[in-house]
Amino acid sequence: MNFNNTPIDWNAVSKVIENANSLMLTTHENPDGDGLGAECGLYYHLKEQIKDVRIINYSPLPSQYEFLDEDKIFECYDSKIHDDWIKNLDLVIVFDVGDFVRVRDLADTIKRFDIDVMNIDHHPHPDKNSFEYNIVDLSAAATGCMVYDYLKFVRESDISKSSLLGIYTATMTDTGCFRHSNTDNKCHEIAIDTLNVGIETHRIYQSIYENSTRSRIKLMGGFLSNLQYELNGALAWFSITSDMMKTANASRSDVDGFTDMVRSISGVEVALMIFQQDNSSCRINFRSKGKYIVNDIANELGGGGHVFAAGALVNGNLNDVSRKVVKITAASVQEKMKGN
Ligand SMILES: [Mn+2]
Repeated sequence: MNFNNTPIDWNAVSKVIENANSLMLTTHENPDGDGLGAECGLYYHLKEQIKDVRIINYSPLPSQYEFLDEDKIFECYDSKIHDDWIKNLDLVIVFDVGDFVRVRDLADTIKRFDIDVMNIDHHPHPDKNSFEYNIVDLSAAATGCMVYDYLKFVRESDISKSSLLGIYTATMTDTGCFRHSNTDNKCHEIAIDTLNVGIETHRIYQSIYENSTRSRIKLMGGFLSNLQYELNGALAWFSITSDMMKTANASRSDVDGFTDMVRSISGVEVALMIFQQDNSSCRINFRSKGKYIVNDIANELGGGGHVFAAGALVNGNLNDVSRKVVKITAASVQEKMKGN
């Protein structure tokens, strides 16, 4: 059974979820506000249903999202602690994952114990995928918006304040604070519902975006003074090296949002980040203002994502990867400029 369809049959989805008594919620490594917020949104609903439910992620909770964790609901996967519980689960729900390998070790554990997996996501997945239930809505601004749809469908009472805190966080972060082209009426409806239950939304904003570490600011100073422009400034790119990370004493989450920042430059249509992971691979991040799609370039490099926000992991050393990726990206954007 697979529900890889748009619009989604929430009735069929609800039957699967209602039938499960024990459920694990999870999201991709290095989780963002959408994955975490979606988990939180559904978690409190399932708790009300007296389900045996836990949120277990591969990565620890980033500090700027600690406001979601007042009840200590986020656990970091440890096979010694969790496998005994996981092996008897009825259902795993994975949010916002894009690619199942991005739950890392948890994917192996889930497969080993042969647990049914429901994928709830707004990233594209091939029709032939490894999920028992594939719930994908490419038009959803955030996975959290899909959780909102589900709770609206399934609940008799209003969505709880605890759930809305997560759903709002998911929506706010995946729309760049209601600025990106994916922002739609539903995002604002979620904002209204959130304000109506008395959540101070500006505090969510402050926790996430006005909490920069000094390492992040130091890193920013480094890469901003060394931006590279191609195609008369339509393409801007930069790299973050392991040395820069080390000098700034930065962690991975300090890099979040850098590509969006570069896209904000006047005349730049596509921004590209090359983030050195080690000596043999780099993470590539694309952001487009909306004139030129970029997930085709990410696909070509073995990655994927949304039309205007995509990424890939490319093997090779920094110099080789940079040369290759900039060349492919510039060629692709130039081709699209001709067609415009
Ligand atoms: Mn998302």
